[in-house]
Amino acid sequence: MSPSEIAQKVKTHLCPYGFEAHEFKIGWYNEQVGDNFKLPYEDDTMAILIISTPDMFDKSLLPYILRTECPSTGDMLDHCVAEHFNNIKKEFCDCDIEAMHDFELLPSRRPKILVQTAGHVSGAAYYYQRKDVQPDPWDEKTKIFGVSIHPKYGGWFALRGVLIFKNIKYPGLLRRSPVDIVRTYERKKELLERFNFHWQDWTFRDIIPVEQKYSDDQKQYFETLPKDRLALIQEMKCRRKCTDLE
Ligand code: B12
Repeated sequence: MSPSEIAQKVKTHLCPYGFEAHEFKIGWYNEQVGDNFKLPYEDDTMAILIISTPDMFDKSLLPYILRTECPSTGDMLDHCVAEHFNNIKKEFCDCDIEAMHDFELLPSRRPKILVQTAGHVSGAAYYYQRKDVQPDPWDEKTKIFGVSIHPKYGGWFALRGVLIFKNIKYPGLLRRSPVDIVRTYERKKELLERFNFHWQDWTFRDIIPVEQKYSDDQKQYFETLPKDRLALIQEMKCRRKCTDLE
């Protein structure tokens, strides 16, 4: 199978579950990040960034929680995404795949993969950083974290991880630039301020008009403490059944 066929097959597998897959070359990632974050693979090695769209909650997470014995440790969403990554590994058992999740840390406590940078170099979502807002309007002591914005979903998505196909080289892959959809200085400044100083109110996610966003159920799920989430899901299931019967 050619690299493009592999990438297409990964997309076909994951799309029905509310995920998107965006291929990139390790070299594109390594040329952006500092030495501490570089990945030890050749430049032409194929990697695929996986993001979850607003559909993932209904198409993947809810069914997963309802059919699995609840894992006693860890987050159910992380387990659900890990199951999808493992399925891909099984499907492509001839390929040597390393899966890196957004939440994984190196022994040095640094993240294994910077998913926002991967999102930018794969063309999936523009990564807005402090250096994109010039002249810099903030006090130099203030830490300003960057945020990625998807052209269709704004901030209503998450970057879940990267699959590295260690033995697949894809020299011919064409680079797609991410869409710079938050165009003006004022909007970029506004975006970084919402993300850094008001992220709990969710408004950074609406910095552009979006095609789809998280449902009220999904928002409620993420706002609920992990220990109370199972009860919430049971209640949602019950409520949905009742609505179906009406
Ligand atoms: C640690 C972490 C935190 C920490 C610290 C935040 C931070 N950004 O450092 C804390 C706990 C505070 C945090 C909080 C939140 N987080 Co957080 N967090 C992370 C995590 C795990 C790692 C980020 C990190 O440490 N980066 C290290 C620094 C050094 O990276 P960097 O600043 O990008 O620097 C690199 C780039 O600049 C690059 N670079 C240099 N030049 C150039 C040029 C270009 C063009 C490019 C592309 C790159 C590039 O090189 C640098 C490294 O050398 C990521 C997931 C992940 N694995 O990436 C999620 C992540 C950033 N968090 C996320 C979110 C949503 C949040 C919260 C809103 C809470 C939540 N989960 O709902 C809050 C809000 C943040 C806030 N206002 O405080 C999302 C952001 C989604 C998005 N749309 O961008 C992520 C991506 C998780 C995800 N799965 O989607 N988070």
